[in-house]
Amino acid sequence: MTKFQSFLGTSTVAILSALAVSASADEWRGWAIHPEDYPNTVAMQSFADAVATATEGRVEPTVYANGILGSQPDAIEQLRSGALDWANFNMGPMGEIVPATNVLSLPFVFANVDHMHRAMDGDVGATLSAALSEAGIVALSWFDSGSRSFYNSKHPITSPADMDGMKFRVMNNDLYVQMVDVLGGNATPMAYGEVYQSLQTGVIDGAENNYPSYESSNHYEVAKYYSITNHLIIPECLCVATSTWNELSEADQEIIRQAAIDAAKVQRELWAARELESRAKVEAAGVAVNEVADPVAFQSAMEPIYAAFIASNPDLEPLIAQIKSYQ
Ligand code: GTR
Repeated sequence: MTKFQSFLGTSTVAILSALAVSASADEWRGWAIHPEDYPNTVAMQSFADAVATATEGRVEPTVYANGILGSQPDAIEQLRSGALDWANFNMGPMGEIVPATNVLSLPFVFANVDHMHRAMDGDVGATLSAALSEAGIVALSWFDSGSRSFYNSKHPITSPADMDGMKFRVMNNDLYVQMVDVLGGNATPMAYGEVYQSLQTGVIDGAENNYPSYESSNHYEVAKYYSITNHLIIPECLCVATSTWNELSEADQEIIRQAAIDAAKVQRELWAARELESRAKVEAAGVAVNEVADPVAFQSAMEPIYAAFIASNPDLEPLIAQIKSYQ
């Protein structure tokens, strides 16, 4: 400590140096639900590194992985209130906050993942970005989340009748409760972090997810039947809080937008590889994977959900038609 510093006192020096740091670098707190080695988290880290370099340290994004900053519904609120600066969100639980994003949670709305990519990289993505920005969320790019299928601890599901009376965890969105209901099961909305223990203790019989999440969360250890229904294909965003975004210069916004687009490319490549790895890993661990006997039976069961959704959201019918036009 210099004489000048001892004159000021240690705590004053600490405060002054903290101010100096915040004047030169803006730390962006980032929320990630997955572990560090998951494609989304790796892509977020590549975004963080690219942004720190390209802005010469004016913006320094950090990634808090494993959902340690809370569940996704909590994190959405934190982002909107400015407690978080950026995040990778699945669009499923977003429907409760930004109703237009519910079109992505309609079961079987996308025929396959390529269809989802085309729509999200086109006008559908642009329309949803506009809706998100009205809610204080800037969606910079779209990540892949594959397609979701049901898994459980009881028996293979080959037709909706096999779901009769079984209890499934779903993400936080009423559409998923309806989805399980029309298939004959019971749905329980629950935070992702609580699913493993609930499967293990028999509070629920099953859940639904893509292979990478089924594997990385270890749900496969306690729910050994994975039945390929592919009922949901829900994209995810790399999102920044509007309040954080508005503090940037236009030049930095441009740099950061490009870094997010690059990160989505990284994520989609890693995703494709991880899907195969995860499937191989769970099968090697003894999981029984099965195709369903009649995929059309699952799809046609959803008709009342579409009818009710359109009846209560007539303004969203054109957006559903626009999604279909990308098929
Ligand atoms: C994963 C997704 C997460 C989270 C999770 C869940 O596939 O990447 O953001 O939504 O599913 O089921 O809660």
